[in-house]
Amino acid sequence: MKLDDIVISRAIIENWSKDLVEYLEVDVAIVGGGPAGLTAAYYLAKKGVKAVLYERKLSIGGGMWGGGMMYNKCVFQEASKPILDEFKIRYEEYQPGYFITDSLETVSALCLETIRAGARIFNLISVEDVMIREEGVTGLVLNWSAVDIAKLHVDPLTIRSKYVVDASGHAAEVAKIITRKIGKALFTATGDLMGENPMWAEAGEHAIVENTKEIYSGVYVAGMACNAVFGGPRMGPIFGGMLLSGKKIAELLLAKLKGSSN
Ligand code: 48H
Repeated sequence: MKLDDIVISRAIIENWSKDLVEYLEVDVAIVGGGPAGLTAAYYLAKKGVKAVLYERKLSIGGGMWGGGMMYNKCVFQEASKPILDEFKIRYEEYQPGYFITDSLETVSALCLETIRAGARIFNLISVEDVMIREEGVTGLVLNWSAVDIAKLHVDPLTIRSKYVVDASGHAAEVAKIITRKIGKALFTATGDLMGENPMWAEAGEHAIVENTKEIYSGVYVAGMACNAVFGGPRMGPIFGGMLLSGKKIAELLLAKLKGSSN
């Protein structure tokens, strides 16, 4: 059989468009495909939740690829070992309590298992706004990252979701959109972003999990964005907190979704 170039094009366009339409209304929409966002999407999808993740960049994985200062290794603490095992990520015990992985294997496994669990990941799409109703945030406003980079005046499209997760890393982009457009309305002491504090791995890793919670009606935060929103130290290239935070937000939302379906 001879290959037809037009069939190849039609296959891609029709199939991708079908996915986009299917995910116009979801249970959970996650902003950012770093370790926290991927882990959240995995644990939600594994339980049958309709979860979609939008990543601005071509590649999934956020700040994980480069390990620490481009030494492509990641460190994990004991508490995150069950999650590494769940994703079948191999590690070596460097010394008691410190587990080291290949960052490329780690990102690849997170991405592969998340997709296989049933989450849909759209890369090259940026979240530029939230959809709002009386009850709070009810969806996301999307545009091509290329439109943003080229500074083109192109109007976006919107999706509806029961819950939104801000897993956009240090930038905490959804939280910033809320404070810019709605005011100091976040569930923090000041209503504003409290800002990330200087490096302290031990305290930062605990704070990340502690700060993994709802930040505005309908919006939850996971990963590095937690410490940017609630104020907490950075922790450098130890990534266990990101996985634990992603898992915690999935568990919180699973409980919420279960409650609302009863
Ligand atoms: C679509 C977006 C948007 C948007 C951003 O930075 P990440 O890896 O975030 P986490 O929280 O999963 O992991 C943090 C970790 O990588 C890290 O930076 C650590 C541990 N730092 C410690 C330290 O001391 O520095 O991933 C976030 C992703 C990125 O891929 C962004 O491109 C993406 O979110 N993103 N995608 N729409 N508006 N904003």
